[in-house]
Amino acid sequence: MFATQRLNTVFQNAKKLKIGDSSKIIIFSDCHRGDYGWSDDFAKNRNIFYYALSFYFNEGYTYIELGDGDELWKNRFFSEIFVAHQQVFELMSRFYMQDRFHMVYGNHDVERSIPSVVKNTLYAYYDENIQQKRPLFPDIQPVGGIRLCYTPQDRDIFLVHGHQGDLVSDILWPFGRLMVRLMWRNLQLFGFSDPTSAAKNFTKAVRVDKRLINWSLQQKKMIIAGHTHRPRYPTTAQPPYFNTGSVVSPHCITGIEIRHGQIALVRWCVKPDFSGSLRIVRDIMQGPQPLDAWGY
Ligand SMILES: [Mn+2]
Repeated sequence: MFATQRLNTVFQNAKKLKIGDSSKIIIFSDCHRGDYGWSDDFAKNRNIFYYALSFYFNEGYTYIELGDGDELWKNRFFSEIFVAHQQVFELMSRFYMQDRFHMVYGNHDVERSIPSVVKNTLYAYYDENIQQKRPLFPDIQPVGGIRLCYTPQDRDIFLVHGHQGDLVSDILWPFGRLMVRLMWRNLQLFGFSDPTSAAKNFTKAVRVDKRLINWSLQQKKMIIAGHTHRPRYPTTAQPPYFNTGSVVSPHCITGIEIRHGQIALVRWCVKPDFSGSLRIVRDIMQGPQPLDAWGY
């Protein structure tokens, strides 16, 4: 099957990261950071995201962004996204400078597979205050996938955005990007949603889930993806396909934590406390369960 072949290729070329029992990883996907305009789906959750990421920074986590971090289909220039969310990028840069940040590209930021684009947009930024260039993610190499090697059990976990094998997202992406820029970006204002998007089309999301489950079954490996914007945490009787969900759903962001050899699905939301003050709180939605609970 085509999707399986595409996923196999990404797996074979994936960046290997060794983790052990003391490792702490947070995985978020589909931030879709935009220009802070009306079509920026990230804007409304920015405070939650910034607060959550600060927590993970202080707690010593490594941050893996699993694709579609920036919305480069709706927005032509990364520089405009950077200016709109500079504080967030500065925090991500602090992770990177400590070798604690890894970027996987998805379909909406697939041009990050092109080294010259990455060099021109991500290595450095222009600081208006001091009228000078400052390093952002110097020499960063965004990748299509990551192979987390959990060394105590010699176990591989495949991290991938999940659009592989999808015709418009994976192969015809210049067309998909054009349609979003010309049409769906503007129609979103009137309540229409893009039918080619797995995030907005339930049938498509189910198809994406199926492909990823198939890969997990065939390769006998754990797989963690994003792309569908639907969080998933399998029971131990199901194949180990996990989905982080997204950072753009209303009021909440979801992500996957791997800590001390255990995996959990978490949610950060704004909730009122007993006095009526709004607070950002972290809930565990599923888990934690040891990584070997699924057999492979
Ligand atoms: Mn996507």
